[in-house]
Amino acid sequence: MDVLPALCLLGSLFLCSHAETSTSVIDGLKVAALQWKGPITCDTWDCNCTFTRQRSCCCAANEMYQLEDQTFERIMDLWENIKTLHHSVMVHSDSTKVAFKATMNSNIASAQTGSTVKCFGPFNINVPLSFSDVSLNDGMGYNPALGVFTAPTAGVYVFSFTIYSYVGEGQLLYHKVTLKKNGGQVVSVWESNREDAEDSASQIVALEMQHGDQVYLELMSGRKLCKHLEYNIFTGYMLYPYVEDELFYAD
Ligand SMILES: [Ca+2]
Repeated sequence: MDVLPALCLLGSLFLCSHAETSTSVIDGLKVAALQWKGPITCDTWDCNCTFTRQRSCCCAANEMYQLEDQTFERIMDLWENIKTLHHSVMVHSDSTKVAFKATMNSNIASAQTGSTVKCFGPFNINVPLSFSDVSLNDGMGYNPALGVFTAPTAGVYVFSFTIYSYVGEGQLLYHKVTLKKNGGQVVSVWESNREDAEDSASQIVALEMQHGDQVYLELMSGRKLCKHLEYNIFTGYMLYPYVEDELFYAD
């Protein structure tokens, strides 16, 4: 370090302090500075301030102003990043609120020949089941008119359903209901052995879903569900979404 800046620095440090300072030391520094014959190389230090306004800390004003500007810019940058992160978290939270619960309505059952109970079916083709009574539909992914759930966001979903049927005295169960994803069979419940008149069964499955994938329940052709159709329930919810990196690292 050059002599003069060193003297300036020492002098300023002493002068910026409110502590008792030896007058002789200050005077010595001033004398040494005034007697300096070499070139003044203050760099960024305000040498004029050092000599003319020694009773303040203005000697470091330029550096302080620069530091203040840099700190302000950095804080503003951090604030913008926090706002972007807050927006991303809100979008992410909303996209995970997907759940539905729907039940069948007994009014779709019709009278059966030779039976006292009403049934849905049988039909000569596979028929989607209508779960028209909706008590929960967060995210509006479930369409009660079609009985179809459409994934609003890619992720892993859990679906479950309970199938109930009572065919009446002297009759035997004969049904099969399949959960289908985009037309493909996933899991089923069925009564094919014609062993009893009343029963219920449930299935639960976790499925990877892409945006727009569809899930619904289908009654197999030639089979039927009878009485208390409101016992038949179809539910689903998002377990977790597939989060795209750009959601959190935008900008
Ligand atoms: Ca059974």
